[in-house]
Amino acid sequence: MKKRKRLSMAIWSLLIVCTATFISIQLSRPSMQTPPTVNQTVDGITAKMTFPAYPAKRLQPNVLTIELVDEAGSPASGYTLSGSLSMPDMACGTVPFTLQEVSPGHYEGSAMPLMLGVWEASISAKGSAAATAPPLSFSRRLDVDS
Ligand SMILES: [Cu+2]
Repeated sequence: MKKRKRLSMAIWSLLIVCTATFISIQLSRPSMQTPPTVNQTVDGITAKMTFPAYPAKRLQPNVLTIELVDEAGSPASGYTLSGSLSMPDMACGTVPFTLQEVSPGHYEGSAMPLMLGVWEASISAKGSAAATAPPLSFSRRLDVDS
């Protein structure tokens, strides 16, 4: 009787230890913070920013596509886009990259993060019509996992 009780106690404590270990492993894993596609609207222009292969990889070119649409939902073409990657709260520098318009309102480039973690992509979009207007500033976070 006593022996059986001790055995079940041992099984229970083993179960608890296993569960606690499992939970701590889950918590210590770098969690996915940002989805592959992020939409952002600045001054009526919406940027749909997508990393087709996601999470991003460090020290490799990662394709970033940006679809720009205006308030009417039409492609916003003729913008000159430039981008840069940086790590929030870290001093590992910025990595500039270029984007080209591959079809009306559809821009594409590739960015190379230097290390694992959460990066921020900043995109500057300068319209062709308003030469004196300041460029639109978009940004999104991205996860780099390997
Ligand atoms: Cu860093």
